[in-house]
Amino acid sequence: MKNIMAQNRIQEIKATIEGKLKRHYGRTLHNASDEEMFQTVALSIRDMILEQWVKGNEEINARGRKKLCYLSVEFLMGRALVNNMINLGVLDDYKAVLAEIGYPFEKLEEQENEAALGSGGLGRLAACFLDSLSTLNLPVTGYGIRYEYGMFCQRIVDGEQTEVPDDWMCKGDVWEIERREEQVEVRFEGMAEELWTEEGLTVVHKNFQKVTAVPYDMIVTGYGSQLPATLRLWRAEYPAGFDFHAFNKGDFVYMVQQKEIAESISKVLYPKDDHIGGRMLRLRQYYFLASATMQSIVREHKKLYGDVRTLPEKIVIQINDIHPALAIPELMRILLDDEGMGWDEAYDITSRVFNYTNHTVMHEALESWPAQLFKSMLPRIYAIISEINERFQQQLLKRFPDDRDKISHMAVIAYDEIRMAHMCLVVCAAVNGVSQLHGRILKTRTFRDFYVMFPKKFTAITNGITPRRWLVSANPGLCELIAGHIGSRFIRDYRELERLKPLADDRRFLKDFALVKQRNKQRLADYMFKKKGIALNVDSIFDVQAKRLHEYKRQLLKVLHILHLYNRFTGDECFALPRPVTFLFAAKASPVYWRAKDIINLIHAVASLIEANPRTRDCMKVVFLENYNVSLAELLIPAADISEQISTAGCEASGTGNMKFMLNGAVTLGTMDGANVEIFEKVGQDNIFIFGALAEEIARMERDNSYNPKGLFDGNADIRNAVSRLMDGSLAGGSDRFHDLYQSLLYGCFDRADKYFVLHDFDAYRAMYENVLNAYTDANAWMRKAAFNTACAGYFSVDRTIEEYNRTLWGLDAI
Ligand code: 26V
Repeated sequence: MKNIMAQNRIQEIKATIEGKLKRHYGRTLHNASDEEMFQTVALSIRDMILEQWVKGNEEINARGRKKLCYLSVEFLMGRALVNNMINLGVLDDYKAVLAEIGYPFEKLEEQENEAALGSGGLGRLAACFLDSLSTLNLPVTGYGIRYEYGMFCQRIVDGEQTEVPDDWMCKGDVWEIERREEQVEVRFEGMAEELWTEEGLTVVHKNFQKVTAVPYDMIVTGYGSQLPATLRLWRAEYPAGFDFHAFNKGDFVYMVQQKEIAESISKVLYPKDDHIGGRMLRLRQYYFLASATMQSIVREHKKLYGDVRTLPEKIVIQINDIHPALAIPELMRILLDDEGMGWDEAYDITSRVFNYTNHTVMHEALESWPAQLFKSMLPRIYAIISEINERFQQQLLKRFPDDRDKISHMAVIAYDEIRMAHMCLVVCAAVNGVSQLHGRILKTRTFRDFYVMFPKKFTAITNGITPRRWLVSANPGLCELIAGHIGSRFIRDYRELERLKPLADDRRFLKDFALVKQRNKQRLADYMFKKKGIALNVDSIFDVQAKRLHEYKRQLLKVLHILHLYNRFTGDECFALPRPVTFLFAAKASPVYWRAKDIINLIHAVASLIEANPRTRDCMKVVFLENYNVSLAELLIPAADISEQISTAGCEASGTGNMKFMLNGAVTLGTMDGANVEIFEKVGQDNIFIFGALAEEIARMERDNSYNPKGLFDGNADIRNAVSRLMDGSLAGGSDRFHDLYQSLLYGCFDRADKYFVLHDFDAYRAMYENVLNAYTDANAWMRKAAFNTACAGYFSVDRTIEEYNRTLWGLDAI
């Protein structure tokens, strides 16, 4: 009976695909191109999703349910096709259909360009949130920018990173729906004129430049969900028909220039960039997102409920880091200028709808804007922020009448800078960190004064990841093994994974677990060989560090340790590793972050050094995987034995890669930083390798300036010999190539020497690495650790994260 039903479904899908191929392309199953095949299959999936989406949203609106608006400049979605099939429960059916047709399924997968509208953890977290909100049937719309070019593609040329534009929409995007009728107008420049009329003060924004924001809705599925999430992405356009006058006067070139300026807003995702021209455009992007989104939210609310005053009952807005923070003064503007409210009422509403999540304590990332530049681009918004600042300073003056320093320290505008984070701290109802340690650092250091002032606003909610993409989709082998023992409820219910714990003592289970890992290593090796011609030894340990390249993440620590091992091989005839090791790196560096790019080059130079030496090349190999993105992560993470999470304690807000590795049965080698702390608490010290200075120790050394890396270099031969390799001519590129890195470690360049305490933690890392290698020699004991990590990973499901957000901040009801 079951079989007959499956057969019927399969024939139905086949007929749908055949029909669509004919109608859309005039093709049959036999002569369709790969591209046409992909589009057609995707469209058939899209139909199913839209069906649910229409129904789900009708219900939300009919019942007048409160909705979450998640504002973020990044949504790192990755590919959608297979994920959607899994979520709809039709993956096996589609696989059967394609098998029947004789079309390889992988080919279909490969056709899809991934939506890389983000550069790292912050954007990927947003994508995991949408997955979970939909899975839990909670109403949400994500709001972002529809970048024509996403995160750049990384190409390595002679060991150096180069960037190639990511033209991800070149073939159009099947998942999006243009909503031109819901476009809004965003206003830049001009001046804000205050007018006293009979009704009091009104402000008129004059002589502005218009940009049209056109929304494109992407429907995001959840697992077995009744309510797909909406991701609304804004595209910037030059207003149709606008300036036709100039055109008529013959000012054709001017018009084309204006069009270019307007449309450049949604052209490209910024990797971190400090160029002033770039910063102007970035601020434009921020306001574009904020204004289009808030206008759209208010408009929809009024359409549904008639009265803007009920906004806080129906809407809660989460600001994903400070980038979308201009949504705050933009809502004030709409309430004051368009809705005619008084300041107090507008402020009351605004301060009840917004929450702010902080994602980093790195000082450079806490953006502030030059006041003059800001004022000329956004005069009305500037006036509103000034007023917020004025009123806040009055409050401060009452509280700290004699402390001028504190007042200017906490102000929203001071020293001709607008501090976006301070505005969020003052106005938002809640502020949260993304791990327990990070939450504590926000309260005790980064925002200490604000914590004293508003203690109730602060919370910490530890990040999570979606097990749908990071286990079910990325690691079908492990998923099947788990389901064979505890059933498949764990996909929706994160608590279920715990039930694996007793199996970590079951030798048969561990054998199967090891077999899955081995196959995943082989899968990666096959891919690397086919795509790059690189051969990986699948019997070696796969030691992986995959994340954005940044000094605080300390890829350099791992490289120096590899150099140390190399030195031991060359210095001692008898030295051997208990098992061969493959050191895998994957990372993109921001295009203007020269030191990060040097580290990428260094990794390649060290790889060549090892490869050239017959003593080392069979037992060590360094591999840099080009163009790290979501799809590559899905291949790489399930193949890892060791997960390197070695940031300087106190620097990594949470990390989410650490959770993905853990879930896939890799054992963490890490510092007590970010969510590593919680991973340590969950798995216990026997199942993780922790080393290095604690956040408090780092903070103390920074405070009392007691850290002396040159002293370590002079006093420790291992450190000296490893670091000296940067300068002694043994690396490709010559003895000058890594001079800056060497200098930065020992003396500092315009900055403290070894700012991220690489040399400080070197010896602890070296010692712990010996433990790791020894532990690996006992295969059964190692697999026990690996399986125990998977069993403990339930806590790091994003569903737990979303439940916490919902309980403490949002108060949404599921349909
Ligand atoms: C970081 C930095 C570091 C210093 C230089 C300037 C700069 C600019 C941007 C950023 C990214 C900040 C936002 C971000 O991606 N944070 C990441 O958010 C993840 C999700 O909460 C979290 O797991 C990562 O630890 C955190 O780095």
